[in-house]
Amino acid sequence: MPPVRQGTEAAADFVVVANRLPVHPDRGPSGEVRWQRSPGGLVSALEPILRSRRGAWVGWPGSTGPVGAALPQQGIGLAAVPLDEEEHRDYYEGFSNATLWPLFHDAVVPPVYDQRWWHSYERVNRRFAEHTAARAAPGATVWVQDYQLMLVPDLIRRLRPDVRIGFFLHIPFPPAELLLQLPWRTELVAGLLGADLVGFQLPGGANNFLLLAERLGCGRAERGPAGPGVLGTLRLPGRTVRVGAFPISIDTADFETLAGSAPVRQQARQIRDRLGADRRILLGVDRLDYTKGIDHRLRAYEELLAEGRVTARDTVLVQVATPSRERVAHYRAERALIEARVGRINGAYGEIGRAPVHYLHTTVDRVALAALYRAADVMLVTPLRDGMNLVAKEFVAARPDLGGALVLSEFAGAAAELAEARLVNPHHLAALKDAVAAALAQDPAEGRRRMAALRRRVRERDVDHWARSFLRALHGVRPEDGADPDGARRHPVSA
Ligand code: ADQ
Repeated sequence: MPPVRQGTEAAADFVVVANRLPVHPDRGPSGEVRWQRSPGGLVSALEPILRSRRGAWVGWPGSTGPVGAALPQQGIGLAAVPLDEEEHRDYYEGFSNATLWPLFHDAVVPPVYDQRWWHSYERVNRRFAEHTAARAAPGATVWVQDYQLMLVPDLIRRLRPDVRIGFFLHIPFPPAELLLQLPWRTELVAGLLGADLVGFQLPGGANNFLLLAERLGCGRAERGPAGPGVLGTLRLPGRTVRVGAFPISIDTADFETLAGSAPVRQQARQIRDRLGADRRILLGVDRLDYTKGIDHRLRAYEELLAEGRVTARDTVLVQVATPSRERVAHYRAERALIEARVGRINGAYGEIGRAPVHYLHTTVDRVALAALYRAADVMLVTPLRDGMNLVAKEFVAARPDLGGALVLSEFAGAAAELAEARLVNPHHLAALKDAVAAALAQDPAEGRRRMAALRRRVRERDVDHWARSFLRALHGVRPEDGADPDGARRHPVSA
């Protein structure tokens, strides 16, 4: 399928390539397609550069088949990459979400290796690369995002050797011992090595990648800083690929403003009143994903109730779980597991008007999300493995009152920055129970001290900082050079 240009046709100096476009189709009253903006830190961080740099975003619009309605143009060129039903099943639900996702998250469920899915992944990655090559101006900067598009950097380089290519992985990069399971491991690494800079959330991921690439004979690794965030390089015949760590974050100022707004404060009060002013609120907010440790935290709460360390009279756990990847078998199984446990807990420990668990299988809007964060006494972020986890950072940004305690898994990337949280191994049930109990019993002065330290970190390192650091490293700018030659100087990501 040749690239079909949609929207602004102009060649772009800065191209973001991601599985999804930053808009999604919605149906109007008479069935017409209306494009809605998709919220998210990535969009808000990149939008200023996209606007000021003749930017374009290449991605899938979110529904299969031909792109029905013209895409909106808001100063950013949107280029839609179409997927048919079969590709959505094999490339997206299959290879991306039933092969790569579990494999890259410590194989917490067994990854499926299917040749047909792999071929679909290759084909769709090629299509993304063709659309990008058609859109990029001579010498453009191209920034490819995430695990769905790991072959794209090399495919673009073959089509357009003149462009500068960055790649950022939002999920963890596992140790070689795990990744070597993948039948197409060499192809995947070769795909990434088409980039000039390969970025990971944490130094651990960058090191795992350096080791694996060397072990597969793809290049010679040299460790040691080579610019901010850059931890090493891979020497290939004729070129060098830089490898680094760039922890992603949120639009902190924006989230703080939202959390301090009158509607959020009012909704937070309503939530507390409705749940019972005398009860402490425990909160979980996640995509419903088996990596997020939702069942582990429910189990900890169940045991605390069973042991009488907490009761439904003095506590309530609110779990908001966004429906996610519901056609993938392991996701359906996880949902059934969680819902059965919620039912058991409420059946065993509830009273009329006092259910210990309030479970919402839905997406909530930003006001409701911020209100939940503000109402919570204890935030439970307990993934078994997570690239970063933005919920932890959003919770911190939402607490200018310095209230609330954060229980955070050691296996979330965010734990590397948020050391003043109550860090815990979610596999260690007794430790998880103790961490929850300690957070509930926290001395308020101690809580404020911890929260103030967490807030400083989330303020200093917001999503602008992340985007700017990555783009500086991509352009090989050292701190002593001041502004970077392409991104931050000509077109600041933020002031
Ligand atoms: P995710 O696995 O989706 O992201 P996370 O970082 O927590 O995980 O981001 C989830 C986002 O969705 C947050 O902004 C959160 O507010 C929102 N969200 C979750 N549940 C919601 C609900 N019920 N209603 C409304 N909003 C909800 C992947 C990686 C992460 C990495 C990010 C960014 O898995 O590790 O942090 O990308 O790189």
